[in-house]
Amino acid sequence: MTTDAVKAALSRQEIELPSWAFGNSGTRFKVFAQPGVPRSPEEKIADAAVVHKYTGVAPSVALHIPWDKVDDYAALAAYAKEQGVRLGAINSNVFQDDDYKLGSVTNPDPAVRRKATDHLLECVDIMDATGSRDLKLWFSDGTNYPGQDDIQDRQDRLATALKEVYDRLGDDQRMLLEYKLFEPAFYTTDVPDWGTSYAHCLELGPKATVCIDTGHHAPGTNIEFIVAFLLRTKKLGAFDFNSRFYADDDLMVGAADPFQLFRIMNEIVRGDALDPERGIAFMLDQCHNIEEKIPAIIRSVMNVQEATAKALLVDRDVLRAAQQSGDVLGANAALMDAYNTDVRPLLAELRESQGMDADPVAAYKRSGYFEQITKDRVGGRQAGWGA
Ligand code: AOS
Ligand code: ZN
Ligand code: ZN
Repeated sequence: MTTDAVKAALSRQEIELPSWAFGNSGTRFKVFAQPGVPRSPEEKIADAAVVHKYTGVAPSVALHIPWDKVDDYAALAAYAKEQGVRLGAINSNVFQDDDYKLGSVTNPDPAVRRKATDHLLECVDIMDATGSRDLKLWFSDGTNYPGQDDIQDRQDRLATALKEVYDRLGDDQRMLLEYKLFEPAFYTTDVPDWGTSYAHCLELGPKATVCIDTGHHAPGTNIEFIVAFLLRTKKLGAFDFNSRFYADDDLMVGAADPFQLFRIMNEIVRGDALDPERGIAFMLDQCHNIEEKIPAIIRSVMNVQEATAKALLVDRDVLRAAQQSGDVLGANAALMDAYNTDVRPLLAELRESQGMDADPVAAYKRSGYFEQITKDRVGGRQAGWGA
């Protein structure tokens, strides 16, 4: 691919930001409050718009219901538009109520299942108002002890709820089913892996696709293989990008393992799935517990851009020729040459050609935005308030 073609592809790239990454966050041990943190969904959207302003590739914000609950979602969408961004995926929340102790849509109690399914349906109503395309479903459902509940019945209950929500989707709406190996359930999880998600999505139909959260696998899992498989079967709908050293750490994407991120983006480029028109949502799902949030999110967007630029630089002709002639080392070298290229100058040039600063973090720091929000926003809230 020529440098111009690489730049053109990068300029069309879109990365979605999670509203909750702008709120205070922490672990079960401590939530650290930071100055200038948003007090409302509008302020989270304003911060996301700042990230888009300095990177040019983050034009949408994912909402979390009820953390981003407002009276008028159409007005919130209009506010986002005024700020220069749009509302993206609607993330449901069926994990924070006492009622969900034994599960939400897989709970043995039909009344709890009804309540959980109604929340998911309400999220589709919200999508109608915001114009969002995607409903993102993550279920904390599972069990802690062998024998606690019937594993097969729970799969049936899950399928029933998913079908009801699927049938409620409009023509242009989709369902993204996220999986997670464990936590908060420690024995069984009802959607623990991509295979389970894939099987349910297949049963549901074309509007249901898998969401890969990069922090939700067993250590050593080959995530790019999952990407390749799901691309081939047209069942890859989205990513929740973040990085992990141990479990679901939700650290900045590309921080723990930039080579893994490159390998993932290499499959995306190989499958010609980067362009937003291909319908794959590249979202961040991160928490910035100890670092300053807006620059961390800018850094994360840049990490995805850098991995993407390297993937675009892979010489596909050389790679394919080496693969087909059995040249193992030559094929590996074609990937490594691209991975080892310093793409920062290319991205700096691209930003400047688009009228942006070559260094988004420095531009943000100079802008005075942080000083302004620190002064204006007293009493910033925790990411999961109101839930
Ligand atoms: C939970 O572990 C999942 O990653 C969810 O995608 C997401 O983090 C959650 O819905 C936001 O609280
Ligand atoms: Zn996630
Ligand atoms: Zn997670």
